[in-house]
Amino acid sequence: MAVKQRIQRVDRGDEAAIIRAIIQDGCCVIKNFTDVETVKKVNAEVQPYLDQDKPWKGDLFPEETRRCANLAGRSKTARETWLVDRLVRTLTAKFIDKTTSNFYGETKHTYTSEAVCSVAMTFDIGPGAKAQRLHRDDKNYHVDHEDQTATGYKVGSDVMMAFMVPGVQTTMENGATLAIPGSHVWGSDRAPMMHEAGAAQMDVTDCWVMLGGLYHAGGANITQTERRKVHGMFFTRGFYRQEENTYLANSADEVLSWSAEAQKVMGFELSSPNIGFVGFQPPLEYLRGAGVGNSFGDFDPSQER
Ligand SMILES: O=C(O)CCC(=O)C(=O)O
Ligand SMILES: [Fe+2]
Repeated sequence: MAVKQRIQRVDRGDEAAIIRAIIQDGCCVIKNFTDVETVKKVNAEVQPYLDQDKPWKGDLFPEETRRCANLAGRSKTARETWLVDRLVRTLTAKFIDKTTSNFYGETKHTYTSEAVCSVAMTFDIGPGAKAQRLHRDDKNYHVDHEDQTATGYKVGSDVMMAFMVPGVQTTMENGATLAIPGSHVWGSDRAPMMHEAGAAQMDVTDCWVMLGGLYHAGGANITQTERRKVHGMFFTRGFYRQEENTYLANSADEVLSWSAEAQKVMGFELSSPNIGFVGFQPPLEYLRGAGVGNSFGDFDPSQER
């Protein structure tokens, strides 16, 4: 399949066309997703956290980028407006929910696990930032991608889906998200090339939607003064978590009194890469109240060199 750099733009009223674009390209820009007032409110709610954030040391983000993690907890407007948006739910139900049937004795039972928000975060890319490396967000969930270029995309083969709402107009210059439309059907052994990517430039009130298997990256910010703010909400399957929720059943002091092996097997370390962080720290460091100095760092060693 030829790489298409053109990113489709579809009005939020045309759900069938949005679904078609996601099946074809793995992504699209949704026009008229939200309104200016809501975007302004979310921008204001996250700004104190962006101001407090520290530069990143490592390869995950350029050091000029600031983030607001825990967007759902910190922005009431993002949580109660976008996270629960009816169109978002329609799309996560279509692409991420999972339904299977099993026998209990001789009776067939059918269950649907509904998508949950895996991470929600604002990305504020500052002047001088380099582009991120092209990546698939679902690397964190260890997806083995089969090559679907010949067969076409099979709905249900992704375990993640992202929605990114710009806080400002995003441009080629200020770091609009880069993406390779159609790369959601590539097999795991195909490397993405920057020249294959296009920029998902957006107006305020748009929303970028992409599957977890789509190659993309935060763009470079070559402006002198503009900050590129985008509010991201990333969904995954509802069962990608432990069956018993011991995070709520045990206090921090109890967990800190356990052996290192027990803490690890109970999920208080990260699953590589990146799964389970809190405040950009592994859970145990967070529980211990360990200081992070002036910067945050990669969770996993870089394999670039
Ligand atoms: O900032 C962006 O446009 C994308 C960020 C991203 O892809 C990531 O951090 O995984
Ligand atoms: Fe990403």
